[in-house]
Amino acid sequence: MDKLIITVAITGAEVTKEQNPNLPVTPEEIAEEAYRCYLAGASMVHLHVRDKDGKPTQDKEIFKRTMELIRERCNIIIQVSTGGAVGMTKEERIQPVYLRPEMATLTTGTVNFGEDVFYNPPEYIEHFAVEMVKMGVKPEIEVFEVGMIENAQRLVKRGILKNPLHYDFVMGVPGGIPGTVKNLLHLVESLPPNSTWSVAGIGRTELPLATASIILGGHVRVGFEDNIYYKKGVLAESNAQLVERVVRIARELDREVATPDEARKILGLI
Ligand code: KMH
Ligand code: ZN
Repeated sequence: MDKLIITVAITGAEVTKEQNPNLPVTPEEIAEEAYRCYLAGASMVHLHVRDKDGKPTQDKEIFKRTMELIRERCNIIIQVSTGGAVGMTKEERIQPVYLRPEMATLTTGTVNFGEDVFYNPPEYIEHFAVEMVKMGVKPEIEVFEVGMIENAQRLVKRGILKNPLHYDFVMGVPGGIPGTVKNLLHLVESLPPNSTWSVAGIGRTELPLATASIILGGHVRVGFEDNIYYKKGVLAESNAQLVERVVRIARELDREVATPDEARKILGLI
């Protein structure tokens, strides 16, 4: 098995400081948290940013500042979000890709998202994929439903993307695929050969799905974007605390944890 890539999704677009006061929102807070997660064993950060009022934004300048602050501190892989927040236009969402981060997310289908709709029609998907290729940015295919794997493969058949792709299964979103191990197995079995994959379990599904992924040879995403609790009724103190727990479980299961450069090799970034 490859070494384990731990991605940390430290801020997201939906969580507020009211829900967890430890949520990092300013560029400085986000960079410090990314650094603490790197020290704890994360090799990739999934990045969202907020404006001065703490609202989600895809503002290129705020992304730029945050990325600079992270890079001053460590060599963690930076993966920007093109999902942003529900309701954002495709022009807003694509902005951070033009900063040429190493990776960016690419959700290959529309999905209900709680009471909202996370809108990803074919036109958006193609536009994001084409721009990522132009900028030399590797996509991480965000899969909220099994059909999204096939949608990504359609981009490969049309010559826009190349296999092997890296996938992230976002499981347990109300409106998307439920976060069960049975569903995880189905997703993994639906992948083309040589794909790499990770799991982001939402809420209480984070820990069991992370553990299953470590056993199955996948990779893991944790963080406040997906889950603000350490355990039932107990808020997490930091994103690093969630990373540290994954590292402990991986060690117990005899799976080594990848450094950022080892993760780059596994993902074909270098
Ligand atoms: N905030 C969600 C609507 C991504 O980062 O690419 C979308 C999201 C996915 O977070
Ligand atoms: Zn995200």
